[in-house]
Amino acid sequence: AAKLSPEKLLCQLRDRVNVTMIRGSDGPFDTSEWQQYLPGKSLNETVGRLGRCAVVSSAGSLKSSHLGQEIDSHDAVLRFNGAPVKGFQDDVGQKTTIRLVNSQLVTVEERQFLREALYNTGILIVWDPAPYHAEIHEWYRKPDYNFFESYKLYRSTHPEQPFYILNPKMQWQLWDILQENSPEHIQPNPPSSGMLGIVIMMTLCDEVHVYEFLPSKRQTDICHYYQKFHDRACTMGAYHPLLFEKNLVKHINQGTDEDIYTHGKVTLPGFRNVHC
Ligand code: NCC
Repeated sequence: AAKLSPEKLLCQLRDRVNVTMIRGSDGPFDTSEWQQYLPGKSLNETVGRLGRCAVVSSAGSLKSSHLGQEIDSHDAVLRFNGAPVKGFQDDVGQKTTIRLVNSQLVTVEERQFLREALYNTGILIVWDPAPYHAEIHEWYRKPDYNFFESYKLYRSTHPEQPFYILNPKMQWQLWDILQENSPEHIQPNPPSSGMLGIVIMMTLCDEVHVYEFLPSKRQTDICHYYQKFHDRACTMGAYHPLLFEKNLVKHINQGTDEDIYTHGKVTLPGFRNVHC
């Protein structure tokens, strides 16, 4: 595969990855039942125009980073799955504008998801690994995790909190670009929540800082900053093509290698600021 220049790659991401949330007008969600559950406003309308944004990976290398203040200085902060802020403010900050969760968490960890206060802050977005380039109807009949009932339950108990379902087309549009720019065949599984969150923020913000997706000098086999559990696959990937995601993000980084080494920090332009 021919490696594109960083500028061309940014253009490909901007033009080929269509970041949208499921709306009540999208079949098969165009029923009166679904109208009660899906948010009326678009994600864009809900967040408004965002300037500087931070994406905080859940990596163990955030531990003892003291990045909290820097992270909170952003206009908006995106976090993943069950990553907590309480007790970890000094390293990861306390602001949560958007939380991107996978459908496994919403389904399998349903009890915690419905109960834990951690999920009640900010805007929620759930995504599900859909079959490769499946039509929405096909995916709806056979989602990877059947999270729809838990979604409805959560919406009924927290009707004021915006909660979106990511249009599953996006993950494979992104995967295609990852594959085209990788020297070998990559696993046919969707990108990680981390990579999806980075691209979501690039559509909403003028500038995006990503923390500890590319590991700093604090790199560790500890999976998450909030747990004691060790697993190299968390950083390198197993199911998700994480290594290829990281190579791509490294390629389009506009910050310095020093920033990566000391802060695990990558700087990316928002798509509004990408001129093709
Ligand atoms: O671990 P997870 O990811 O929630 O992490 C969120 C994102 O942070 C980046 N990350 C994480 C750890 C690490 N050492 N390095 C990293 O770069 C990755 O980009 C990751 O996507 C997921 O992507 O949704 C994932 O979710 C977990 C798990 O389902 C949730 O935490 C909910 O409990 C998956 N783990 C398992 O299924 C056991 C993980 O594979 C992917």
